[in-house]
Amino acid sequence: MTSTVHLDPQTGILSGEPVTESRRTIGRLTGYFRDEAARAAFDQDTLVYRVLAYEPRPEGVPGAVCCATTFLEPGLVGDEYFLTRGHFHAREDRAELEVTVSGEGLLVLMTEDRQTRVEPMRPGSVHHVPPRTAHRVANTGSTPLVFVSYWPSETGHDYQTVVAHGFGARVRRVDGHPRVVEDVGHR
Ligand code: PAN
Ligand code: ZN
Repeated sequence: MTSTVHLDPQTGILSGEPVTESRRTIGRLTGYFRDEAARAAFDQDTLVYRVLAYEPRPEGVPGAVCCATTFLEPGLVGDEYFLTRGHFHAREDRAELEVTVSGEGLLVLMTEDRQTRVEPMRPGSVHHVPPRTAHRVANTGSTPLVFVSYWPSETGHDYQTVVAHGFGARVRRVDGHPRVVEDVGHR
């Protein structure tokens, strides 16, 4: 039997009939960046990231492992690097694996008590996202940051907690370099 899904290890492009694509523009990221005025000043159709996903079972239904490639563009909103929304998993005990294909950035991890840390992402780096840990990615480079995520199909995604409370830190450009800056504004 031949698989109908293909993952190009060089580019991260997932292809095949079951693969879906979603796109997230700056206009659909209201509330995620520190500087809302800078976000609003963008062309709202500017692409921040797209995701190609292979989900053998629908979200929330057990019995499969899903994978998805995220292509996160380089850029800044004010002094904050382009980022993914970030989320906790709806089933809090479900973990995830991230594998970086190309580009550079930071994986931001936050526990339920808001302890926030980062792991540097570079081609080939493998990152385990433990249970009960919100995860978000920031692109600190000048090329797209491409990574593949793997998670169990029953996991589900909770975006609301991050919308309401944010992460404990933000990845900002300070004196021309990425810096992880504590964010006490939200809570
Ligand atoms: C990833 C993310 C992907 C996009 O596949 O869903 O990087 O980020 P947001 O979903 O936070 O917008 C993953 O963590 N799956 O569980
Ligand atoms: Zn996840």
